[in-house]
Amino acid sequence: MTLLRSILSVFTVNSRKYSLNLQSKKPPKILITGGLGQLGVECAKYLRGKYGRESVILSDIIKPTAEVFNDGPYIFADILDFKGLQRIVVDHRVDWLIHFSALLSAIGEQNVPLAVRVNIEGMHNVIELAKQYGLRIFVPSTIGAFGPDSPRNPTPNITVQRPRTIYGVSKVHAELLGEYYFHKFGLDFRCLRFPGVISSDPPGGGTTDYAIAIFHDVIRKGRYECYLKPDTMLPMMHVRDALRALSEYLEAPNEMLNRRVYNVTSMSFTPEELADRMVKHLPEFQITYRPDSRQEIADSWPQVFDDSEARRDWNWKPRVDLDDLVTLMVKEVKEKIAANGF
Ligand code: AKB
Repeated sequence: MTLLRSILSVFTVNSRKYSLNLQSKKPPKILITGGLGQLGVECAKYLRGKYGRESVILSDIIKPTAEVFNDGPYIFADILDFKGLQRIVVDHRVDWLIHFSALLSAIGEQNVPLAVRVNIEGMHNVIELAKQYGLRIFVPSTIGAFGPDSPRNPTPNITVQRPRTIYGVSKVHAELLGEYYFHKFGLDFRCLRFPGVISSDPPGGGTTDYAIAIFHDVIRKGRYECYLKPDTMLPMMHVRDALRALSEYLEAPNEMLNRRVYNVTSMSFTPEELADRMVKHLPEFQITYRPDSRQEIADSWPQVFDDSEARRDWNWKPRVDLDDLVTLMVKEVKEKIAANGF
């Protein structure tokens, strides 16, 4: 609990001096929406380790497993029910909102009306909520917020954004709405554009999820059929780096931030390169390629993500490279399969 122990911390970033008086700081009370999606459970674990078990409330409309329920506070929250959200913020004295609820790129294309409701109407609710109660609000964005007109290698923080998926459109909408609320109302809106985030949880309907599915299929069946071409390069990041980025960014003092929306990344690789690295750990497996509609989505996204502004402003630095990612995934997916059978 560094936040509680520190008294006065003075530090310098890019020759600017900042001081933080943390003496009287209590840990923030954090509400996570969409808690059973790709990042929620791991994020709650990470932040509970930092701020204490009771400080982080995980929420969703889905019934949790016993393991998730016993891990710490878990409640029902429907992001489309504004009054219900108000009640939660008041009853639990919430300070920070981490808004994960969203349909990802591939699944969003299969149900556009639902994606509009969850990704766009849901965003309207949480941003109003954050404004009304003075919350710090974090909303993830993505490489999917770019499109075929954007420069792909590298893709800078500020450039053309004309995505062709409803997921991407909803994320550009979230970025712009958040920036608008920041300038107009002083809302403490923070947003990171994540690359494909790789964790041992089963894939969740994204285009970058081949890089998760490949570990599950190869470990269970010894083979994987990839829905992207072997040379499709996309930016990626292990969940450890993603959660550290989120947490460091959420704690960065406002004076350090020149933007409300930052690109972050750890690496870029293709399916072929990933499979090559996996051979060291899993020598006998087959990979075949059968591109489907997700190829078109991947072809419109960044190949290499430029996160130099995050590195400059709040010291972002990835730690997990491709070899580490493969080692971690082989270990974690094996453990998950042994524990849960999936
Ligand atoms: C997806 O593929 O839809 C997500 C993302 C990159 O935002 N993983």
